Amino acid sequence: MIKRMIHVNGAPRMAIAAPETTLATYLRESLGLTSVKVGCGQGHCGSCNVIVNGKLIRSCSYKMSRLNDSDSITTLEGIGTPDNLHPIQVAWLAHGAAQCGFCSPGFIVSTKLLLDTNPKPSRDDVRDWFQKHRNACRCTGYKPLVDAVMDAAAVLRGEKKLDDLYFQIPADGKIWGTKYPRPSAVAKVTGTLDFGADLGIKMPEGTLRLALVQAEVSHARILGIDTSEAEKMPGVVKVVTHKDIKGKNRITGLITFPTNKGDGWDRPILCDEKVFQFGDAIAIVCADTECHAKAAAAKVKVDLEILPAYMSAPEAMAEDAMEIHPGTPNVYFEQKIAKGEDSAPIFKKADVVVEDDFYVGRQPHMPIEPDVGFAFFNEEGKLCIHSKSIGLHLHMYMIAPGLGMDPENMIMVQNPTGGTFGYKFSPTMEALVGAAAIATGQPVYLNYTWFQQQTYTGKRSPFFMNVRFAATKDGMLQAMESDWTVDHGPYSEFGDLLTLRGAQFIGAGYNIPSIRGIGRTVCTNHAWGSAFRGYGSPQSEFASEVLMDELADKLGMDPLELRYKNVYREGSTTPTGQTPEVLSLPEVLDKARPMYKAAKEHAAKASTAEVKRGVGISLGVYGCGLDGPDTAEVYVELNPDATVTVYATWHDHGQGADIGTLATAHEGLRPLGIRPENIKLVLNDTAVCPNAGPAGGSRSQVVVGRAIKAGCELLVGGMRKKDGTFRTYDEMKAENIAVKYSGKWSAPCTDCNADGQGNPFAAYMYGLFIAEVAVELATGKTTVEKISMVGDVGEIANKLAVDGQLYGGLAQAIGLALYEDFEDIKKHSTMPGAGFPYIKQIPDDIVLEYVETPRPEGPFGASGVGELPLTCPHAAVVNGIYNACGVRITKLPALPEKVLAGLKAKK
Ligand code: MCN
Ligand code: FES
Ligand code: FES
Repeated sequence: MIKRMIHVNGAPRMAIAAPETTLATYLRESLGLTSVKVGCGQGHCGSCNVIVNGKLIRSCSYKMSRLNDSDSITTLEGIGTPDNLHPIQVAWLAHGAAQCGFCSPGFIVSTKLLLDTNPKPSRDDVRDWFQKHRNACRCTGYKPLVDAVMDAAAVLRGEKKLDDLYFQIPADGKIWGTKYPRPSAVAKVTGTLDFGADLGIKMPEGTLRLALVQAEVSHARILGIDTSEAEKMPGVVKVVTHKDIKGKNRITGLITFPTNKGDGWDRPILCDEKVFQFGDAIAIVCADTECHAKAAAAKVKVDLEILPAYMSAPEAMAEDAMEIHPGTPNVYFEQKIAKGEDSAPIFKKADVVVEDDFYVGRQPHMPIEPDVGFAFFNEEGKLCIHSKSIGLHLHMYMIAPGLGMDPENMIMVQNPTGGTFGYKFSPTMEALVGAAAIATGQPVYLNYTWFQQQTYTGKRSPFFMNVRFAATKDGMLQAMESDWTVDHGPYSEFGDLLTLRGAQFIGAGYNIPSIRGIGRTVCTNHAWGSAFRGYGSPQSEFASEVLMDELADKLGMDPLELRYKNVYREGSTTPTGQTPEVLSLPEVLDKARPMYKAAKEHAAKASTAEVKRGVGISLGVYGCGLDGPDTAEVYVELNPDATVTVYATWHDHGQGADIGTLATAHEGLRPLGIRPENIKLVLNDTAVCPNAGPAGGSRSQVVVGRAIKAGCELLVGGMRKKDGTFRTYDEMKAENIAVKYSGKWSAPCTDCNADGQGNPFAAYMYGLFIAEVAVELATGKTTVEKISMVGDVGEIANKLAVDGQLYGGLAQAIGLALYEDFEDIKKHSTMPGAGFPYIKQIPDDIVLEYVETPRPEGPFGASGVGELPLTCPHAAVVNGIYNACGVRITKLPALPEKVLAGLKAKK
């Protein structure tokens, strides 16, 4: 043990700790300073930043032995508190700089030191500083963070008033469409919001810490599992294997389509007969400390017969490939598309045909917060599971049969969540902590390392695509043929639905009268496919948006004008034959045209012999909702003190479920003249909230929003007196009028049929992306220097939330275009290894423009926004590369070596 007399946030402390303990662990666990967040735990993300003697330190990799007597440490708790916010924190609120908020403490601590040392930084100074200190954010696209730093610096220099940064409610009392900060923002910027790992520290004594025994191979038969040595290790209470699982030991994918050749019961909670992918959980060690649990996990012996691993769809489709799930073919689902008349004769006669092969790979989600959760039995004997789930009711039904639990006896709760970007549409550790709690009867807690997060949660499913367009010589699309193969990893959940997205979104945005195509879902041994922001559209639209560029090239037409000719207009239908709910794309393109022209002029002027500059565009479309009659229910209740409570499962990835619920409910309750702070939110707890569905498919603002609107209207209706004034709570009670209402809504939609035809979504979101890129000819390195978009997400509920969604999504699309991958399990298992974009890889120059077309079905005209910025800006980036240097990249990511090879091939 070491003993040091130190100062923490100005207070003297006697620190006694094991020398190997990290400073982060000491601050969090011994002092309870949980503003210090541990994300990567490897020095790559800066979420654990603290200031030690005037230096910024990543405390996750700083050992206590390095501390000296008299050292002075500052954490976020020492910078500002909810009652006394520091100007940096106020600026973070004003710019919506805390989305999930997991990175916020680390960024704010970092900013404090920057401004202490450089009170008047330029934007580049700020960016250099965050780059140097590896402050990583996955949600915000960084620009709002730099905006916040600039404002905070101006306040600290006395050039700006702090009060001007605080949001003022307009005179009409309306917060819909404003920059009202999200309700969780103060807790996020002060580090007082307890995320899963913070709650874990605060769990009661006797809570068991869990460690997983995981597969280190990708495909194997299990011959035996020997836990005897592990059971004798210090502190071990139980080693849980498949034998301890009371139910079917399978997570059901709730198979979506009857034509699926599997039955959806293919994902083990704990592997019994086979290992299907690297990282698969084989056993759970439950012990008194994490250290003991991990040491014992290393002693579990698993006897394996290694089988051939099929790490991509073509490998798993080979004739001699064995069935990964015996009894189910590796190609287990097919989805056709057949719209309009047969395409073959049209292709034969067409003036122009373009065709190409495309690949969009296994993009990793890379939230800064790794997966975390816990479980316990409550006083009623119900199994309570708290996790990062963004589909609580869905997950309950997916895991209950496997655990042998009646869903009636389960409660699922979402912890404040540090980003998911869709991976939490799948259950991850819910069934594991559930199984451990059932097997031990004790509370249990499990925190993945970032390595586990990366290797054992779902990833974007790669699509291998071939697409053909037939067009007239003046550029009118006549027909499309498509073929797409989805590598969905070993577990089928939502794979069929994802494959349907190929039918719905290849060619989306354009009126294509005739379409024929087929897609298939393939089982492989790589990471299981889970939802990822955009869900099928980033793959599908990459193919059609790059091919549109190829068509423009072949016709000698401007890519924007070619698109302008073909976008949805009166009489147009989507690839599924649906009539678009609004026809705003021509207006979106009209708004984008001058931006595009200016960008091209700039590129022409700024190109040099060494660095070629170019501009690429792409069109993005995505539906808001789960297919078909998507449904949500919420409760809206009047309280005795005249406040109103909204109960909903609007799950929060970090996008702003709280502000979405508040802004929508406030607008719905405006006849009452209620102030926003008098609307209480009870979100994401199945014990008290009805099922409003998962936060996937950018559906919440539309579908949950409509249910909130319905509930508010019912309450307002119940309160309204004949004279137009409103009853009080007591008057409602006295007249026996209900004070709690269920608001429900179902989308007036139909599922797609076997030909991929139907009306799957009540509202869509539309956008046009413009990427300005620079390509270094000597190295092939591409930089996105500016990215702009014109979006139509309907009426905007909250400007900070919507801007934030777009900035952050654009950054992820740049990552998808140029850097990110999870193909090489070893190399891609760290943030830098997987191509996580840091601030200097994302341009500071990001321009957002809007066309706000009210949506007939959206609440108060709103559509969704979350996934729009990741539909296909990556196509704009590679179209920009082509425009700059003539190299056509069709397989992502566009790594320098690929561009360089293209340059060499051209020569
Ligand atoms: N919004 C608005 N006005 C509109 C539309 C939306 O103000 N016209 C706001 C909403 O109130 C909400 C946000 O924008 O705060 C996103 O709304 P919506 O598009 O309905 O999407 P969901 O709330 O259903 O969120 C899910 C969506 C998805 S599917 C993924 S994946 C995703 C995402 O949003 N993951 C995210 N955004 C993310 N943002 C962060 N920071 N972290 C993630 O993991
Ligand atoms: Fe410490 Fe990532 S740098 S948690
Ligand atoms: Fe930065 Fe979520 S707000 S990681």
